Amino acid sequence: MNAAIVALAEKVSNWGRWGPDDERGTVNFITPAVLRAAAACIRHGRIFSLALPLGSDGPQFGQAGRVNPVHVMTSLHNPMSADPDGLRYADDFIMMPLQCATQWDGLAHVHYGGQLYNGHSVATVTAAGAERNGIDKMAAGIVSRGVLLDVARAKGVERLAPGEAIGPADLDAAEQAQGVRVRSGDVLLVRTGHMQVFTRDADRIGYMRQMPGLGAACVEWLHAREVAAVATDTNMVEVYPLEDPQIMLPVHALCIRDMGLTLGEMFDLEALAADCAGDGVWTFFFSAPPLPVTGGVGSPINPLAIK
Ligand code: UVW
Repeated sequence: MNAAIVALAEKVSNWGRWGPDDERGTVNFITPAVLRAAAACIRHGRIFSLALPLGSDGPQFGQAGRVNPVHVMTSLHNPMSADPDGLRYADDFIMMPLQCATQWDGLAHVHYGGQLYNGHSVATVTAAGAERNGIDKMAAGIVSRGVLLDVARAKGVERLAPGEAIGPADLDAAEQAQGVRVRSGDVLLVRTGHMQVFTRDADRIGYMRQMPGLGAACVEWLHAREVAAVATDTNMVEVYPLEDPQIMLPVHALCIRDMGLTLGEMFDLEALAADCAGDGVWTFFFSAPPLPVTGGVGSPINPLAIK
C-alpha cells in the first residue's frame, strides 16, 4: 500500500476502539442518546425517499459485472381455490447485484494488506460470503440524525464538475452557509448535484464513469467529527478520476478498512436538498437499515429522511 495512505491510516484507524471483535465500526457512534436526539428531528412528518428505483432502467450499463435489477413475476393471478371469483395471488422474484443502485458499501467490501476493518483476516471473505464484517452485522441500524451538506449549493453551482474533489474546507463552508454542524453519530449526506447527470440528462455513462466527490483529505475530517456513515449522490462517494493516479480509491481504503466507516452510494438527494433549502433546516431523522443478507458485502437500501 502507498506510504501516504499508510501514514493517514495510522491517524484515522478505529481498530480496537470498540473491542477486538467489533464488526460495525463507526455505526457504534449511534448511541441511544444520539437516537433520541434524532427522533426529535421529526417535526412535520415529511418523508423523502433517497433511493433510485430498482428497475431495468437503472444506472448500470454492464461495467464490472454490474447490471440493473431483473424483476420477474413468478406467479400471476394464481387461484387459491376452485372458486373462479375467489382469492388469487401474485409473487415475484428479483435478481440484482447488491451494488447496482442506492446502496451501502459494507465493511467487507474493500481491504488491503491482507486485513479487513478491525484486523479481521481477508480469509474470512470467501465464495460463501463475508464471515466477518458482513452487512448483516449492521441489520439493527443504520438509523440516526441525518445532516445534508449541499456542497454544490454552497459553491453556487447546480452541480460540481466530474473530477472535482471536495476538500475539508468545502465541508466547513457548507456547514457555515447552512448554519449546521455535523456531530458524533450523524449520518452525513453530501450533495454534489451529479445525480442530475443520470436523472435529468439520462446519461448513464456520464454518471457512472466519472464524478465529483470526496477527496482523500476529507477522511481526517470525517474521523474528527465521528461520522457514523457517509453517503453521496454519486456512484463512488469519492472523486473519480483519481486525485493521484498512483493511489486507488483512497477514501474507500481509509474509510472502510481503517475507520470502519460505511459508505452510501447513489443517494438521490435532489428533492431533499430543495426542501432543506426552502425551510433552512438541514437535519432530519434518517433511516436506512441494510437488508440482513447473510455474509453480504453491501446492501440495496431505501434511505428515508424524515423532517
Ligand atoms: C468498488 O467497487 C471498489 O467501488 P464502489 O463501492 O464505488 O462500487
